[in-house]
Amino acid sequence: MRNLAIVAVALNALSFVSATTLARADIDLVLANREDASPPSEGVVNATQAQLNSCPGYRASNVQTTPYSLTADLTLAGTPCNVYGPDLTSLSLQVTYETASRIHVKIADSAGKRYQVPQDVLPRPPSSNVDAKQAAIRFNYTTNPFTFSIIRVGKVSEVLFSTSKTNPLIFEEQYLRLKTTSLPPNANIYGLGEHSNTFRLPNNNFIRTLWSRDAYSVPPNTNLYGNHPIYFEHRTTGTHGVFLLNSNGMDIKINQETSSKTTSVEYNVIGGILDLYFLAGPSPAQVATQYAQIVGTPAEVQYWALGLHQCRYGYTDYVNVMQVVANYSRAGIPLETMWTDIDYMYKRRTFSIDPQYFPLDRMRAFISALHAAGQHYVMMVDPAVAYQPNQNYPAYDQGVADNAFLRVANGSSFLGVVWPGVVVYPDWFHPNASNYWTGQFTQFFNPNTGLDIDGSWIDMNEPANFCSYPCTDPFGQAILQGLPPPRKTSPPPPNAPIVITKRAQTASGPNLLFPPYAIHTATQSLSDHTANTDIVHYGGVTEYDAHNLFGTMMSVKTHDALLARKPGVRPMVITRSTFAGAGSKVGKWLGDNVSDWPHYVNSIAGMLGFATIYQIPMVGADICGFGGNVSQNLCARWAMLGAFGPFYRNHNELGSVSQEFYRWPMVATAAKNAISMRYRLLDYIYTAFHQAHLDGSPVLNPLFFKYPQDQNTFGIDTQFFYGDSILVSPVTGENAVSVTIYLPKDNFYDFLTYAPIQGTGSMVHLSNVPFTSIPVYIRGGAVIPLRQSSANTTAQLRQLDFEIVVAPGVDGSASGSLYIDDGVSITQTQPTTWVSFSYKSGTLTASGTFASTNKVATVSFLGVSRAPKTVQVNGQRVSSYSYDSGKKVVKALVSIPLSAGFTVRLG
Ligand SMILES: *[C@@H]1O[C@H](CO)[C@@H](O)[C@H](O)[C@H]1NC(C)=O
Ligand SMILES: *[C@@H]1O[C@H](CO)[C@@H](O)[C@H](O)[C@H]1NC(C)=O
Ligand SMILES: *[C@@H]1O[C@H](CO)[C@@H](O)[C@H](O)[C@H]1NC(C)=O
Ligand SMILES: *[C@@H]1O[C@H](CO)[C@@H](O)[C@H](O)[C@H]1NC(C)=O
Ligand SMILES: *[C@@H]1O[C@H](CO)[C@@H](O)[C@H](O)[C@H]1NC(C)=O
Ligand SMILES: *[C@@H]1O[C@H](CO)[C@@H](O)[C@H](O)[C@H]1NC(C)=O
Ligand SMILES: *[C@@H]1O[C@H](CO)[C@@H](O)[C@H](O)[C@H]1NC(C)=O
Ligand SMILES: CC(=O)N[C@H]1CO[C@@H](CO)[C@@H](O)[C@@H]1O
Repeated sequence: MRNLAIVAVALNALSFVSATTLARADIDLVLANREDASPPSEGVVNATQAQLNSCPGYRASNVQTTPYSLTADLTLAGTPCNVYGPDLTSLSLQVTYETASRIHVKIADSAGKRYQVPQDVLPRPPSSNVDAKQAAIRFNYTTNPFTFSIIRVGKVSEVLFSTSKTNPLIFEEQYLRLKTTSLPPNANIYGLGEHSNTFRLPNNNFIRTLWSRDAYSVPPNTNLYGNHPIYFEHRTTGTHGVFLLNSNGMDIKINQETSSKTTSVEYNVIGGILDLYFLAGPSPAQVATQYAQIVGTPAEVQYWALGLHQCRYGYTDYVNVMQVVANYSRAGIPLETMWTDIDYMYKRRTFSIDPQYFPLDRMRAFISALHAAGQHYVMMVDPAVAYQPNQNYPAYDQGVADNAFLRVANGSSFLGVVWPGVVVYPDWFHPNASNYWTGQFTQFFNPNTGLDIDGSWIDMNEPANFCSYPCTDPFGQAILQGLPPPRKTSPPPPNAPIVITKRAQTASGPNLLFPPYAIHTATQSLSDHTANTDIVHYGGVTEYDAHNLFGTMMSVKTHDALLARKPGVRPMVITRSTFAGAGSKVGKWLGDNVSDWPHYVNSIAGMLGFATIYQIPMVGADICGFGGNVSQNLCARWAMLGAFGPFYRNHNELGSVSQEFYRWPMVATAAKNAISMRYRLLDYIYTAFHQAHLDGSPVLNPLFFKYPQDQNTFGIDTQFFYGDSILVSPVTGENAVSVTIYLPKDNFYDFLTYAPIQGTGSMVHLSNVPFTSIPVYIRGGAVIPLRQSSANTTAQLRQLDFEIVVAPGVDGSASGSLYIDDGVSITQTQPTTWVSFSYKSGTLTASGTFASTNKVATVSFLGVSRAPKTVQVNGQRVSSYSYDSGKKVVKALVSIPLSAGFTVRLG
């Protein structure tokens, strides 16, 4: 969420200046505000490529090899260039063939003292120590100067990554540079998020900056909330991945090299080490699973979490919230989960409830009623805790008692400004942080005495700060921004910490505030609008190094706190800021987008990044847009597109027009149509989540994942596969009722009519697509389990029987799977159902494990060119079937318990 007040503040500040009767205090505030606005840039150096390229590089010596590893010492190979600070003179190189498809290349200071991403934030995968001869990719190198390349071996060997003498390795105190110049011209590069650019990244003159930032309206070409230094590069010869495990701020520059006619990727990193993983693929989905082996596979989601969610900032009170739930029911739109933003808090303080507007006893009754109706409730939790000394505010008092807040050098709390005014921030590195956070959750969200939530929504965890660096007067800023000021009637004790953060830095030692290399953050400096980067966390890690981890560390603590509340139940947490690996614990929404057509279209690229590259598949954009006023047409389109995003939540900003789906009859119809498809497919996508949890298989697939040889697909990010086989091609044009889509050369079938549609590898114009429909096709080669119909809650849905849809591919065969478990438990205590379907030569076979009380009620065979003479279930003829020669569909009405394997045969 963004702070609307900031806009007003700027205007106020101007009018203060022109007023003739300025009070002294006002002048001070205006000046303070002005000072905050001037871009501090001392110490920043601006080196040219020529200067960088004249650096000496390193020489490798003492090379030691085993069949699966190589180590060497790297020594500075000439006069230090000291472009952005002192060059390190000796480094260590460690290369390990960890699996047949993964090489780990680690270049670090030889003393091993530099910061590395802590093991408990991202545990490193074990190495299987595979013989290099068995690996699909190889590490090759020269010693003087040290350069290296990663080569795909096989029939045709090709260079995937290659450093060179002309672009030497630079390893300085606060600047690391590594550049590969060997990518093909106009390389197809994906990843390096979080960004709101196209899914396939621009590849000339392009800079991706990684530095967590509260980024209202999520502008393209800027650093956003989270950080995922992984890219996939795709060629028709194969896909590979490169992951730089580093949490420091960085610019990754992508360019076309005119001299060599290649694409280059250049890392410019302001700290840490070069910890690289190369992933061989060769299929795009294999790169995804190989990346999951490093960062962890995604957490399993609760079944209900795939239902429809409703939220907004600005629900005034609990009666208002209840009316929204009631209006959804009245409109017949299946609402699964209601959410509440910071509105419920007392003066916007985290872990507090407003006794007048959201009284506890009423809220408890409301939540119980929701639960009784099979619905769910999620509430916002912000990391920043209101600075409220001596006010009997438990979240503050306990954090102080536990020493669990971030502190500046002299030991006083770091003060920022967020929703409640002046705030402090938890230090997730502190040994008491887990207990503190879990304690707050178990007390405030106690199912018996507090708010019995079903999930947690965590926001502002970059961490956000509304006060510009150096934030010399947080109290003044809180007042200026109209945020609840600290209670004036009881002033803090004489020794209360008032923090005036220092702006100057001593000449020696690293400059943690203004490093010589200035990454291209869209904020004025590293510390601007967040916690100061010179803060030292418990244990000595600086915010400079760990800034990009704050959101992920909060995510894990929140996950653990929910687990402590309800042991054994999969925690449902949706976060804004993420780092590599966050998906193994939490889901993510795409942040503060805007209700306009470009954001609607771009939400596909946003989801694809998280669901297919970063291994955080529980992802979705704010449906109908967060900021600004949505139009009926846009909300209708978005209600339908959003139904094919993994996380499906309508969310809106304070002050914007109401946009619940029931507000317009057309949007209600659009939503109902799409929810009906989504709910019938719920077990299909739940199965995809289970598969993702097992091995990292992508839950959404860009077209090129399925057609890696078809160049036309490489840049497509307005169409995608939901799961493996449901092609979604929304109308993308503003207020349009037609769309031109690409259909690869393959069999497709319309999702609603089942009629075959032949893809020919060309564009297809779909005219007359009303605002209540979205083109959805089944890809040939799939067996899709559908629930027989939609339902009002996912609990009801789980009672319904199945329809199995067989959609043969070009070769006449098809396959699919179905996973059913209790939908909530981490460890299943009852037997689960895990069925493989395969179809060939007229016979559908279901095998696997069966423990469901649901039945298969219908089997539909698509693309059947003649009426079958017989239909047999387990060898027994059945008579209740029909054939539609126009649509080429055989529909058999059956009653097959999902308690054993079965066959269905067309004769
Ligand atoms: C650095 O150089 C670029 C390109 O010459 C220029 O646009 C930029 O303003 C310079 N920045 C500083 C801080 O000198
Ligand atoms: C490996 O590097 C050496 C130079 O050190 C070079 O001669 C050789 O061709 C390289 N191998 C491959 C497969 O590129
Ligand atoms: C609920 O619907 C009623 C009847 O249409 C309407 O008057 C009311 O404003 C709606 N309230 C909310 C919160 O949607
Ligand atoms: C942890 O919190 C306890 C009080 O709850 C405190 O006594 C102890 O000093 C804290 N630990 C550290 C390392 O600050
Ligand atoms: C700690 O340092 C801050 C400036 O960073 C200052 O405002 C504050 O007064 C200091 N607190 C104490 C207790 O010295
Ligand atoms: C949205 O609509 C409301 C109510 O009509 C209006 O007050 C507000 O200014 C509009 N916002 C924008 C960004 O147009
Ligand atoms: C949802 O409930 C309404 C009654 O409130 C009912 O008319 C409707 O058929 C139900 N929808 C589904 C999909 O079951
Ligand atoms: C711009 C923006 O869109 N913000 C979020 C909202 O949804 C999509 C795109 O709109 C995401 O990619 C983005 O990060």
